[in-house]
Amino acid sequence: MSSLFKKGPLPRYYQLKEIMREKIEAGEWKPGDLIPSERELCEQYGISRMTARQAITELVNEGLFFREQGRGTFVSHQKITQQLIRLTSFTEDIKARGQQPGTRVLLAQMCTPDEAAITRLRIKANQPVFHLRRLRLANDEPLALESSHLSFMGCERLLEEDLGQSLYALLEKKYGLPLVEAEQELEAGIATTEEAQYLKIPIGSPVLYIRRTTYTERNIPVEFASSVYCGHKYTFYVNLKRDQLLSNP
Ligand code: 16G
Repeated sequence: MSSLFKKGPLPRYYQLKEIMREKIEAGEWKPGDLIPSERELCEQYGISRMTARQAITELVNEGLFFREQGRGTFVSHQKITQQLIRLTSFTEDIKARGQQPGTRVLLAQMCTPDEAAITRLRIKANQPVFHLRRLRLANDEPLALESSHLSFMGCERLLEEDLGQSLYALLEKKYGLPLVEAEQELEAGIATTEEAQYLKIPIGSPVLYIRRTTYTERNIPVEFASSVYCGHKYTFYVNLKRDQLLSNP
């Protein structure tokens, strides 16, 4: 057993977790680094494979590590924080983290709306909408798959746009549609085969499904987006304030 392991009540897997955590904090292991395999950790620390696996799995669950199928386990980049009270675009969130936003357009076409789009965009079933599906990246790493339905007068002109740029910036600057507010729902899920392939995560990994309806002035909905985010790369932040007590208890 390695001298790093102390005698005492702390289980070995927990001690290994703390050792690995310290390596990250000290900058010895950097974001994107491949960590040693279970076998290497077993040999180095004289522990069982189960102990090594448990320590790694817990740090994956905490978001400090992420696994890539067939490649190994890596140190995560700091999570992207999206404030839940400010309406921000993907581009703004990623730039705020000092990373480079990227986009791969997977689909851009006019289509008939599905039930969800009809309800959220408050349109008729026969009104064509613009459907945009994009893979969103930060420093070339996939983070989210976004599927947006857009409805506004002249939305078919989006077909001619470079949709690799910020959609919000395009809508606001070129189409004169200030994006004033949005409603957003978050739901936990696990990655399907297709989502896992695009996001480069194992099938069944934790993901966050997010649905957002974005409104322009006078409460008119322009976008209904339904997206899937890598669970281990995103943190949503809300600042909560307790109601002031109106009367004395
Ligand atoms: C966010 C929004 C998405 C919007 C995008 C615009 C969610 C689920 N998604 O990612 O609705 O299309 O920002 O980002 O909140 P962009 O301006 O960088 O294209």
